[in-house]
Amino acid sequence: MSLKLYYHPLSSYCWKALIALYENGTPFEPRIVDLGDEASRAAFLALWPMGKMPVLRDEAGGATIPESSIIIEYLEARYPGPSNLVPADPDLARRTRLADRFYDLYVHDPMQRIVGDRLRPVGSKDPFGVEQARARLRSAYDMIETDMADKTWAVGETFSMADCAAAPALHYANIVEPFAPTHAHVAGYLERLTARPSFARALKEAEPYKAMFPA
Ligand SMILES: N[C@@H](CCC(=O)N[C@@H](CS)C(=O)NCC(=O)O)C(=O)O
Repeated sequence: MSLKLYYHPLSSYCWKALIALYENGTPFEPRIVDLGDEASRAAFLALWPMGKMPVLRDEAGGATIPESSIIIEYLEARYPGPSNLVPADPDLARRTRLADRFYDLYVHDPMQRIVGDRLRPVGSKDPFGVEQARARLRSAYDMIETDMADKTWAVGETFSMADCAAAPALHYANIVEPFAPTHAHVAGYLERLTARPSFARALKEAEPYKAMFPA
């Protein structure tokens, strides 16, 4: 098989790439990376020294592609399927990329900061950074609440790369900084994302690993 996805089933950014692959039924070989295992970690760092998952390897194209958004753009260009995740229309494509950046930078990354702090040893915690991350999430929720008042998906009525980004980000964000009762549209959007078969499949595949999530 030409495409190999280096990932972990519990990893939120890996879900983003998985959603795109599942949306289009793109065949790929899943390769689980265990960063706690010396050999697995070394092999992964040889592939992508930054050590961040997911990474897509395309043997036919001779390409190694890190970064979830770049993976989705690559799949769209080289392995297109029925779901057009990056619209051809330039204005819609720009809005899709902006929403993708928004969910990565202002929801996913602060959520990761909060989760990451739980993994820090006592004495090396960053309560100020965590409070900043919580405030950033609450501001993002307020924006999404307005943005999603009259739409099914992040850029309208068609599921896109922005929804691939939003699903894992909102799923874990709601666990670490629950939506307020005033965030009904945000909650409704997450419900639609969770019911989407591509994301439901990624969530189901993550279930056996759930105990690894730092409570
Ligand atoms: N900007 C990257 C972020 C990827 C990322 O943060 N991946 C996490 C898992 S969700 C990771 O590999 N963490 C391992 C580590 O930091 O050691 C992307 O979009 O792919």
